[in-house]
Amino acid sequence: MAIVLHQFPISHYCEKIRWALDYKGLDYRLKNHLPGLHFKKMKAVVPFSSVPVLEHDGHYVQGSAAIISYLDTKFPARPLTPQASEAREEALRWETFCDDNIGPHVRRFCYHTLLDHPDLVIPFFAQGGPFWGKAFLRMIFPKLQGVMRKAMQIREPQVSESRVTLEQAIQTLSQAYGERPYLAGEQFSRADLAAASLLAPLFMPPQYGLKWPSTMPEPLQSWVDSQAESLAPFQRFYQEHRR
Ligand SMILES: N[C@@H](CCC(=O)N[C@@H](CS)C(=O)NCC(=O)O)C(=O)O
Repeated sequence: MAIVLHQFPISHYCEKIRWALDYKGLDYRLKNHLPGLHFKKMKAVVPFSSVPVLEHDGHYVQGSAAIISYLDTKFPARPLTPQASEAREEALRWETFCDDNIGPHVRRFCYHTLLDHPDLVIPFFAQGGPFWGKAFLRMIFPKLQGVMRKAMQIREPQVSESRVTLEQAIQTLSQAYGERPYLAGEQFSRADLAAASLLAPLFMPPQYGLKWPSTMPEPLQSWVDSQAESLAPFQRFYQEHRR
């Protein structure tokens, strides 16, 4: 019955699943991977190298949306997927919206600043990993950051386009929350969880489990400050629904 979450502690898609598992009150173990060394290990068990990957009784599920669906099927108590078909469709639509319009853009926009600060980002990558993780990452960092910049297209004009996409997505969500307390149906669902967890690196909630700095380096922090009012509802979700 063992549940293992293969993850990066810094990853907001992994936070989506940490939150889902905690919300359901499930027992699980975290297996933290070092970026770069995860490729081979993940490709040995699932089609792609990305995390989160859930391991349950020798069965592997890859991708945050697929994992939440799997958890709701196997552990139906405290469902995150609404049962009524209309609300379910709506929740899945919002989750996809957040996975596509927030996830990759928060990541690109944040790493654009963070990769210039190896002293800050290396401890994020090494947290909860092997004792030699920090020294190893320091050694490979010049190569790792080049690979990350290339894979995530961390360059102009893509970084500015991501900022605009994010601002629009935050506005779309703010408008939706101005009209109702939850994105789909009458209660907290995977849609609200996706929105809050994928935006969380911007407001750094303690429940995320990462050792955050008191502020992000510039120019990232100034942009985050400019979004503070719109990010408040997501911080509230953390206070109310993330134990
Ligand atoms: N759509 C995927 C995205 C997962 C994803 O992008 N994971 C990143 C970390 S945030 C990753 O593992 N990157 C390394 C890789 O792809 O090898 C999901 O929802 O799980």
